[in-house]
Amino acid sequence: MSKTNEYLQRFMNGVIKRNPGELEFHQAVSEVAGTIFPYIADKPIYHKMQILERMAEPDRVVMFRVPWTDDKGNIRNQRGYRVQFNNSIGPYKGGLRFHPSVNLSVLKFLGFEQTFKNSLTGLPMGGGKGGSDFNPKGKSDNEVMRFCQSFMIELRRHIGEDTDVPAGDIGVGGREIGFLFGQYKRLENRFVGVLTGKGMEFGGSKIRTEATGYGTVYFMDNMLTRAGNGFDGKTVCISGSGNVATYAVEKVNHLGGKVVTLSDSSGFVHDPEGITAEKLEYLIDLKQVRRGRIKEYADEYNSASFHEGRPWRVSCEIALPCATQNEINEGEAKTLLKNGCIGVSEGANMPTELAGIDVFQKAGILYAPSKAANAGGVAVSGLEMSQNSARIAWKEAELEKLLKDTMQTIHDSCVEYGERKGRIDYLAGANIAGFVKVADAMLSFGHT
Ligand code: NDP
Ligand code: 2IT
Repeated sequence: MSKTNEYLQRFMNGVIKRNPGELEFHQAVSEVAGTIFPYIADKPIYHKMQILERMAEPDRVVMFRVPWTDDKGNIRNQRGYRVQFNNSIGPYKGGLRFHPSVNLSVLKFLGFEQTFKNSLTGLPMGGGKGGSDFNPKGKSDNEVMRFCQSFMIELRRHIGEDTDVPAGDIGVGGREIGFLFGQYKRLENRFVGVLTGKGMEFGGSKIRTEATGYGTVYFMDNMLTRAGNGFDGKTVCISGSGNVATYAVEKVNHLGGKVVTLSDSSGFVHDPEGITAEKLEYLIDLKQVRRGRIKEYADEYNSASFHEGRPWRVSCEIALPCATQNEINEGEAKTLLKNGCIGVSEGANMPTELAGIDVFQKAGILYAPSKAANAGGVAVSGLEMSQNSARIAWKEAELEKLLKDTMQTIHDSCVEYGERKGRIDYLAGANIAGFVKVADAMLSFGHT
């Protein structure tokens, strides 16, 4: 075994031992470490100062009880979390996820990833993530409000506009951010940019809602353009039908591609004629207003059919996973390749299992890892923070340009750090470019 592999193995053994059973967290750290150890092989200072070891340990984890009362008067109990992962380059920043699958492993993987992603944006933001195992599905608006208010009663002690600035993620959209912000403001008697993804009436930023989906498509477009190709006429499979998936469809349509699938946790719809702007309006009403199931899309449009499972068996040239973690396994990655897929840009966080990534990397297709591809959302969150601090609001066109430029800059950083014998390894590029800034800040701080 080479020295580098030996160090890597020893490092991962330590991570697994210190974080027993946290499989998603092990997976996220292992994906990063596999590219960082070769990079630091000839840079002993990072070893001596134990930088990656320290980066794989959250600054702190807060866990708390969230009691709330449902519409029938029953007292319910949920667990709330905030993982403050790393604030070396700015205040902790990252979303809140409300989903029954939320546990410490999931939030630690997300907080760890967020640290690298936020560094890639070039903005001064550290990494954090939080949330709860609360399931907003099927709950009334009043139940969601009572839950959010109870959650904020504890969370407010740990956050602040210069300390930690949460935002949305799965199960946390505009409605939840409104309830959370209203409660923070009331408890603290301060109107500050303590959350992002806010409504436009109370300090939200233009383009924030669209930013993650748009950014994921821009990243794919940047890779295609560099390879002498483009979106025009391409068939695209997208998973999910929430915030990220919706605006990914919109941007693919703008660029001349055709989206043929969308999904939710019950299955996927296949529409070979493409999800046009008009159909997307129907989808937005279905998912965001009526909070219905994706199957209804297939009931509405004759061109579409509903299927159980995930959409990756449908032929496409471009795949944009935009639902959740580990939604493309090794077999599905092989099926995508067999059916002609040439590019994957990850809108969701860690949607591809390690074995699936290996399939894409070995085939040499354009593969953009989530920490680069979906950084547009948090980048515009960073711009929302700036606007709130300065008490100003930028125009939509300015923000759209800033988002587009940021995605190009992230792409170019990945190229700079990921060039390997003429081929671009976007995975290594994203990890190393994200690592360097945080690591060098930590070196400056000494033993902290
Ligand atoms: P939403 O809650 O708006 O939508 C989530 C979508 O994914 C829904 O269609 C949901 O289906 C589906 N989904 C969620 N969990 C599962 C599951 N376990 N199995 C199958 N489908 C599932 O979330 P977002 O669109 O905001 O987030 C999607 C992904 O993008 C997440 O990985 C998130 O971390 C990531 N992301 C989000 C950003 C943002 O700005 N919002 C920024 C960067 C990354 P159903 O309705 O049935 O639950
Ligand atoms: O995963 C992510 O980058 C997000 N959910 C957005 C975080 C943010 O602070 O906007």
